[in-house]
Amino acid sequence: MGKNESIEALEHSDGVAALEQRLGVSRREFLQLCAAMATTMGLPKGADAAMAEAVASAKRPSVIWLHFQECTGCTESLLRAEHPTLEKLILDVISLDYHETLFAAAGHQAEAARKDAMKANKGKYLLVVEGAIPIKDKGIYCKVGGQTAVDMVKECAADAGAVVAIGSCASWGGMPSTGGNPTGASSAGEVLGKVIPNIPGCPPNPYNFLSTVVHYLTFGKLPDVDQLGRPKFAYSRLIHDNCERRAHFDAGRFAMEFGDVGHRKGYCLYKLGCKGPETYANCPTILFGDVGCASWPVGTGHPCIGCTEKGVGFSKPIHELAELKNIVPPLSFPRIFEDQGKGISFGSAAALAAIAGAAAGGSAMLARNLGAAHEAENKTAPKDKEGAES
Ligand code: FSX
Ligand code: SF4
Ligand code: F3S
Repeated sequence: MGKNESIEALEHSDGVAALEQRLGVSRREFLQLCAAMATTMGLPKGADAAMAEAVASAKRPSVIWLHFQECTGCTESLLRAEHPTLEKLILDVISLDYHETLFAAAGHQAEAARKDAMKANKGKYLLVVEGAIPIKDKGIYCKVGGQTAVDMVKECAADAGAVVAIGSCASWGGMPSTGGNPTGASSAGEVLGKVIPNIPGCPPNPYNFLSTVVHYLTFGKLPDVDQLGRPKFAYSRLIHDNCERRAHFDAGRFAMEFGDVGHRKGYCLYKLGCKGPETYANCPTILFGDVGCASWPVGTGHPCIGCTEKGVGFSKPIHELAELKNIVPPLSFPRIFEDQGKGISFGSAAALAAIAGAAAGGSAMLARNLGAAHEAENKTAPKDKEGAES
């Protein structure tokens, strides 16, 4: 922990003033970002100041960034962030000593720079792996400088202070591992034979990466992770639980097809295949690209495809209904004009299910009552093409 307990006290410190010059960001903007990162990671009081001091001190960890089977979207999302401070901050916080996309050097020169950085920072450098690693047929499907990806990742990890997998490809195989996985595309953790911190997403959110790196820089260790290696601060909640459309899900208001009235009204995208109910990530709360509210897939009207989740993203058909992890919804909902006394509200059915103490029993009861409600509705209701409730 740094010597300053309060982040406000840092506003006039020399280190933060120098950083203002270096990055071209206002001190306040920088300190706000540190406070936001500390809060997002659920760190205790004073951690924001410690993080700000660590970044401002310019003691930058050496980073070696490897690219294998992927689209380079992870790197692009860091660099093409709408807000200029983000990529500046990332590149200032770390000393990027080897990165195939951003390097001016090429060929033997680039490989020599990697070896030099590994030697000079032995045991201390941060290894970032982007992209899956093909292991089939002795790894021949991906080679850099004549070395297979498998050998390169093992060689670089041997002397690293820490290894982080960025993106779904490096975290669990991602897109290259789908469709029968012809190259044996595997995660960095699988190749190294251990759980390593993973920042999945295709692409992942740059803030989650930045927060992870700043944590490493400040506290000398990576943040707490779940059993899949994902930092808990970013991947412990279902998207569904923080989604701005959740009230529509609970009320049974769904978009049934792209462009219909429900879709235009911002109803829930579950019936279009939204995988938010089975995907753990902080997309709805942290958003993308610093462009303001709704800048995440569901916010823009597209169902979540579960890109952070192994076995969901690029595996399940896009329009297949998501598995509901925390509640079992009915297949249909009562309309508001059902015969009095014949229907049952979702809320009261849920309460009954809770009293019965069994979700399965509850949903069976719900289905039975909803069946009765729809029978009543069919007798009395005019066909309403506008309503997206079903
Ligand atoms: Fe692409 Fe990265 Fe997707 Fe993969 O992100 S955005 S294919 S997760 O490894 O470059
Ligand atoms: Fe949001 Fe998707 Fe859940 Fe609907 S199903 S509330 S759109 S996350
Ligand atoms: Fe990916 Fe779904 Fe977030 S598609 S970016 S996990 S909303």
